[in-house]
Amino acid sequence: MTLDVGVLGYRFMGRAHANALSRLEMFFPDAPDTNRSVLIGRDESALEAAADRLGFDSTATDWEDTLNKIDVLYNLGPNHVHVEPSIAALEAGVSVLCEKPLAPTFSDATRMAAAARESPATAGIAFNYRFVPAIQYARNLIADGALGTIHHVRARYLQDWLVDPEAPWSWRLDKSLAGSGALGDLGAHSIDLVRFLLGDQVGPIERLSGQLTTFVDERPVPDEDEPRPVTVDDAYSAQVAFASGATGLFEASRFANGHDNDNTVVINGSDGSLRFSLERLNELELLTGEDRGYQTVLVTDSDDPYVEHWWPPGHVLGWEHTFVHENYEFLSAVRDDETFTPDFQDGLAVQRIMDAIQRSDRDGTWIEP
Ligand code: SOE
Repeated sequence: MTLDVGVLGYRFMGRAHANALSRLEMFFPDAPDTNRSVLIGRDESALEAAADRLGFDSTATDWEDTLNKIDVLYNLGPNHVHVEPSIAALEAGVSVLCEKPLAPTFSDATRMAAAARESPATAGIAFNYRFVPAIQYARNLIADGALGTIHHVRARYLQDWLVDPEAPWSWRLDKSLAGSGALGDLGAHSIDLVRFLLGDQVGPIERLSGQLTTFVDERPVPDEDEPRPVTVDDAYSAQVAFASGATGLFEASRFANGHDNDNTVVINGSDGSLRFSLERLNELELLTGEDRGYQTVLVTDSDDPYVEHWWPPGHVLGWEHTFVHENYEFLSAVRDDETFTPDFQDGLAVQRIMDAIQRSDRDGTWIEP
């Protein structure tokens, strides 16, 4: 069985997923056969060039026309484009892998999650950092009780591409297109990672207090005379209380000078601690048992998650491999008609927390999400 894949979006995420699709046959021989069938976008000439480079059979400028020709839709467009194409695809029985955050708003995300529940097709959300070998190793350690009772979690995702006030406007800075800024783009990853690593240990977030900040209110648009307003947050922070009694701090920014892509999680438990940072994604810093301080573990042994598919120990992996692992799991679930996580219900759970953080900031109060 060959799965015909349609991919909506051909820029950053389009390239990341097309690369992943092309690697599967070489490194994951038991992955389903796929056909990069159609690349979907609006700008015809840019689309043709991208389809050529990324190895697609055809192009389409209208996503609706593709649904009867594909088995799987990768929805990698800007956040506001996640909603209708994903719902229509699921209604047509086409499986969907949708980029994060699930939608610009909680109400759109609720509609998408309902469509996923009612469809026989598979609906996944692309929280790719779940597929870092060191993250899965950490999750297994925590599940085995290596850290004991969890007291603290700190999750931050820092970038700095907006610190220059002349950096250009983009759809990511518009509330109607993106829904939120650093919160949805980066915070969604942190919230999902904490759910993935600790969900069973700490339970749901019961209360939170959030704050959103915009430092620069308008930005220049290339080839336009007038600047456009920035209507999303440049940074957010939130303090949260989990059902178990554990406490958490979340933060993301696009103004964190010197931090290119610093996605960090720190967890402290009664019997140990761990630290992970994406900028050193092969490593986990661990303190367990009688250790005097943190030990750095290189998570590249052949029995570490996914590593046997790649290189011998110590021959490190990178960011792009997370997409290969994610594509492998998602497409295998589609072929075998099995469940895939993270799914649209996970996307909705993250969106619920993001929505509560926005409401808390607006109302100046603690919120029970
Ligand atoms: C841009 O801020 C971005 O590409 C995010 O959209 C991704 O989700 C993140 O993984 C890297 O940064």
